[in-house]
Amino acid sequence: MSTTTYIGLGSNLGDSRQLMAEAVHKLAQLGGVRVSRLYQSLPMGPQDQPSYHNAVAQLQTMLEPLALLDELQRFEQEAGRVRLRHWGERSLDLDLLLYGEKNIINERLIVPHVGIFHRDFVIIPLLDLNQNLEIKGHKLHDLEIVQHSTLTVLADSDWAEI
Ligand code: PH2
Ligand code: MG
Ligand code: MG
Repeated sequence: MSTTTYIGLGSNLGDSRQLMAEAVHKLAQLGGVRVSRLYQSLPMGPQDQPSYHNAVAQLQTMLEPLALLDELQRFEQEAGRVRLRHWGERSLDLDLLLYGEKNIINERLIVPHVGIFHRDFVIIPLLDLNQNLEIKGHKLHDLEIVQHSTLTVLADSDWAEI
């Protein structure tokens, strides 16, 4: 049986849109994929870095959480990812946000992803994919951050051409 997972995509180095679209095509080889709209968002963390492209993909997959994480990290490497500084610039960031209803805590992975509730660049695209999504008993739609979002829409959900 497959699981519905959600993966956050972010990039602020290189051709962000291209790198993110390539990542979506790789995800599509792991199972059925749908993507949110593509957004531009102001950097969280160090302010002396470019603004980000952000989106979320919904992936229906048979992979177990750590096997999926391995794939995501491989895709990051393939996009030439280098880790320059904490919360700093990156060519491609793929974060496993949600894995079904599962709560996971181990050295490599915390799911639901920490900080989801504080990041409009995660919440808003999640809502594109599922208006009724609840995390830990909170309806995302009702969170205050939804009303105060500063995201800009760069493209409709056909941006990845899947
Ligand atoms: N990712 C970070 C640090 N800061 N800011 C925005 N707007 N979007 C991101 O995806 C992001 C960030 C590290 O993962
Ligand atoms: Mg991240
Ligand atoms: Mg990450």
